[in-house]
Amino acid sequence: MEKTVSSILPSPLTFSRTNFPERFHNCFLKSRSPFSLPFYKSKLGSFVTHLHRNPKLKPERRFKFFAMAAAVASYTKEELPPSLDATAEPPALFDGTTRLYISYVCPFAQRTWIARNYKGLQDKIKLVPIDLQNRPAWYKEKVYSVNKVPSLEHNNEVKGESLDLLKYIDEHFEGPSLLPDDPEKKKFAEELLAYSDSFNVASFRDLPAKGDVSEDVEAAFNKIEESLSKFGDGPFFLGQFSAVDIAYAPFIERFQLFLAELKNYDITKGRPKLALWIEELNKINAYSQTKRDSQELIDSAKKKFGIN
Ligand SMILES: N[C@@H](CCC(=O)N[C@@H](CS)C(=O)NCC(=O)O)C(=O)O
Repeated sequence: MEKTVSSILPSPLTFSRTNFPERFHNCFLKSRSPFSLPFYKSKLGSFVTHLHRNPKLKPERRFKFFAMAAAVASYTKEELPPSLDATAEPPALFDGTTRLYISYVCPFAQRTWIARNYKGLQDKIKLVPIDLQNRPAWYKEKVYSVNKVPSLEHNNEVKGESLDLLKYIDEHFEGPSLLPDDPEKKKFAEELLAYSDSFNVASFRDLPAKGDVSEDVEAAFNKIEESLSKFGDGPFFLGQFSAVDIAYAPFIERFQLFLAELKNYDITKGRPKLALWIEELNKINAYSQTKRDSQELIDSAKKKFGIN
């Protein structure tokens, strides 16, 4: 990564829910800015100098510069570390570094990786990719006895479970909030997060079976279409992008590919809200940077389900 949010910002100016107004977040991070990325990139150095030279800059102006810097950082492609296999030495565990253990192909891990990116935590949470097929023994022995990814090493503790980690990362780190304050949206978020496991089971269960998609799969995607129609203030589940989109994105991405390949089924046909959701999701860098090659995902699913 060339630059990260924290490395280009002078402390104590930090990126928190309270000091980063939504409007700047929406304007810049969601790429609705009137200027192009090259413009911001070309201005990056002068943004930082300007902030340093003008300690008395009005808060609104500081936010504006900060939002621009965050936009640049979120557009900058991170250089991904190689996966650690059975021959790799463990990292220096519990040395104060926050580590997110993932596998590049795991959809559960992808959820937490998107959240980390979206909150601009690339230099606060270090990615540690694990090769699950040839896993290092120290991962189970010293890091996470459950032996699954994702897990997060933070404050001398290791926690797991992707949906819990989405909330943990949101609550314990700076960056734009992943859940809205609106009680109705919050309630709907909980319902959708709770439903995500059943949705995944319904869609995965059907894959190895011969023939067309089952009624259960049709119903599961119809429920998604209906859920996407609930709030009109944006194309996402809660209107604006949130933890709910993060929870579903890695799975819907895979089901779209697998169902097209294995069942010749287009999940977006007759589902305009879902089609728009996928289109808008792909514009979010925090997500698109976590996507793997489609063929790699299809091949690994075929292998997993024993499909030729
Ligand atoms: N419920 C867990 C599921 C995590 C999970 O199943 N991860 C898979 C990879 S996609 C894993 O680590 N599998 C290793 C194993 O089962 O041995 C979560 O949401 O984090």
